[in-house]
Amino acid sequence: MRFLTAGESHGNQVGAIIEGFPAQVPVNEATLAELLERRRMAPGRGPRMKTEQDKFQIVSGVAQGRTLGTPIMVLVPNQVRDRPQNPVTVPRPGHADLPGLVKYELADIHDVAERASARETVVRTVVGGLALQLLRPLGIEIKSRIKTIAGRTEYDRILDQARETGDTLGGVVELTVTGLCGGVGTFAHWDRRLDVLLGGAMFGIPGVKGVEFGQAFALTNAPGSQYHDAFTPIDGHFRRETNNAGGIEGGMSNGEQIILELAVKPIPTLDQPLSSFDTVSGRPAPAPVLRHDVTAVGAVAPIAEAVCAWELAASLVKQLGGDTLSELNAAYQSLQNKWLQRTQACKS
Ligand code: EPS
Repeated sequence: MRFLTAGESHGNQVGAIIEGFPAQVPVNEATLAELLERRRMAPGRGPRMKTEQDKFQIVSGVAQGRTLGTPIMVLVPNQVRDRPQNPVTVPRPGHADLPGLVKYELADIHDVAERASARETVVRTVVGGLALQLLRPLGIEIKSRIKTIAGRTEYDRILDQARETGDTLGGVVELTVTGLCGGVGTFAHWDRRLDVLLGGAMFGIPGVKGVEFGQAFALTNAPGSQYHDAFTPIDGHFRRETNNAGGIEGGMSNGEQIILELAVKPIPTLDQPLSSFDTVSGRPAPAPVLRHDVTAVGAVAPIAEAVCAWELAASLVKQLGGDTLSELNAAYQSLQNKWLQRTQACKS
């Protein structure tokens, strides 16, 4: 399974082509639309999201509410197409502006920001939303929540304050996968480890600067005796009472919940701009003040669900095969049965 995305923040549309997605997966467009609404209307959004509709179109690969096994093309039209005409030559610290401008020999920072923009995540959310619909019949669910914004669990007031002062905020998103059986991913080669795939994909979400599996950072000072999750019989199978590993050991799912935390940086566009410099004159200059959201943390939560779903679905299809959902499901059930047999308590 693979996909590519294309499109700019203020172009006509953003889109994706998905290839290798199994056939006979029921597609519920209303459920997809709900996921997109959670992304669009997330806390901390700026003025643009009131105008955007995020109405996706599935152009190919789906008929009568089911995938066909053929390439799926998805388009999301942009309502806001007001790309500024005046070139910006002063880079925002924290943004893709400077390295993008230099490496592609561009004159206008908008040529970087248009594609570096988080707008692209709208179509990745549709793509991952389809993957969520492939995982659900297998009994795999993915949930996310905003854990903190600027260190607070109650964040409405600080979001309002930041909006008033023109500042931006970062925070932490928690992501949980339930129902994934053990043995997905592999220790056999580093680049097929499930934590490599999930972690890498999380870093592909704009603004994500850190990923923690389980208690990886929180327990760096703990000895192994307190860190590792001992096996104990629970309901007839050896399981764990703790989950410090976050559900992955040796690059494979271990049958417990997969738990990730994502550190999301504050948006780099500020109304009280940081010091920067003009790349044309070489003189100090304040960073440009442009329209912006207050935080990306809220939007990252549903995006991360979608991105995680894609990686899990792609790993399952690669590992277990299946041209159709029922073939994939049969292979998955057989992995699940193998897992249950080998972890069974008191077999004799
Ligand atoms: C973004 C800046 C804002 C956000 C945008 C991402 O857009 P604008 O500059 O047009 O006000 O609203 O997010 C989206 C459009 C989206 O769909 O998530 C940025 O600079 O990354």
